[in-house]
Amino acid sequence: MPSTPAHDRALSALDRFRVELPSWGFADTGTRFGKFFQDAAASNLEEKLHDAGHVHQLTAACPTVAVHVLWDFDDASDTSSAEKTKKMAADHGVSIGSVNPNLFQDQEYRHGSLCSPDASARERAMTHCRESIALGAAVGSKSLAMWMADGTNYPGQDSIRRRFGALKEAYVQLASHMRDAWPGATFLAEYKPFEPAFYQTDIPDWGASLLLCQAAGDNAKVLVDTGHHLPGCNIEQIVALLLAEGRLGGFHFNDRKYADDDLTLGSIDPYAVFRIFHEIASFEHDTGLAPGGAGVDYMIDQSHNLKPKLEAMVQTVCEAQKQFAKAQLVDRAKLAEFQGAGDLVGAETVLKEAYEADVSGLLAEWRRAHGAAEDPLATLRSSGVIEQLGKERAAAREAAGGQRGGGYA
Ligand code: PSV
Ligand code: MN
Ligand code: MN
Repeated sequence: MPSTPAHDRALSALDRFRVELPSWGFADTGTRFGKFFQDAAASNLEEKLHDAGHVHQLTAACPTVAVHVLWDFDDASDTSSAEKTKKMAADHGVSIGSVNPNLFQDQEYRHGSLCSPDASARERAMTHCRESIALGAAVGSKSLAMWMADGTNYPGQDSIRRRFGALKEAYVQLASHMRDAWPGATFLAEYKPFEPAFYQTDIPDWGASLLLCQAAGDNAKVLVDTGHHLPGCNIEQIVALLLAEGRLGGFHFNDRKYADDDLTLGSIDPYAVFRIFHEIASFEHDTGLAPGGAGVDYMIDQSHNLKPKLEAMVQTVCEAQKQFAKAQLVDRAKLAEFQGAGDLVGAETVLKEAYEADVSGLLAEWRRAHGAAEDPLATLRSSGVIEQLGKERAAAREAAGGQRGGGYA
């Protein structure tokens, strides 16, 4: 691709585009029907950080790793190992990203956590969140990503208004506590329309998340998990409105066909990913911000049951960069002209031209300049790294008596 202003803009925008990797994306996982194990799957935080470090080495775009408190730390109340964790991450060339409290595994959460009718379950959840906040501050993270499995399965099971009231009170307290205990960090409020609760979830959609954030304060922002929408939902419109309200905190990237499938980003609808990035780039352009100025966190939330985990992550990062770069190529002056003139076909063509542009040369150029592999996925696949890790980790498991762990519980 020749060097044009659009090309150069896309290159420099990529400098600020970072994709956070999920620690849980490197571990064995499955469905409620079972797990298929992989020899190369990571079994502990050190191995997850190692694998994330390898993805960062290949892509130069993933310097942080999200952690899930109970899956990655033996004792949430113990911050004494924070320095060790930070060093472990640094040794693998990464640092700790968003901290995800776990409010769904404990038996006491049978009827919910922060929304439970049981005061002792609510208190337990608050304590866990406060501990997660202390942990996040201690490991040098910049955000707390709140997702709860709270909800009900049967009409009449509980009062929807009481539950939301309890939740609002909890979020107000936690976000306020964070402003003191973890200054500068963001309280991210995720939503999900169903699963594991199937009648109602306590934060079903972005509207409910936004209400909670508006009550909780300026450090609270909405987290959009791309898989957490009902079929046909216009996600880019949600993104546009949250940006306009100053409440878009970040994304959990994945794709969906039917439900919360955690499929590879863009594997079903890559144009939707482009349209999301277009809304962000358009907001930044119209408000005079540099690319990345909207301060949106991009995180992957995918747990692959069948794909090799490292390959799935590299594939996702490359797909995210591809759609992001294309969105930077949109000719915004031309688009505004067509929009002003009511020229629908002209306006849509501007988007399509950017979406259909071949950005492989541009991405290779960026990767060469940043010490990444020119084709990260091909390099990974031909490197033998996954096979080697598989051999080493299988042998280590064998020696330890065949124990597996470190993934979804
Ligand atoms: C729930 O489906 C969710 O999207 C939340 O973000 C959890 O933290 C994550 O998945 C676990 O994979
Ligand atoms: Mn998520
Ligand atoms: Mn999910």
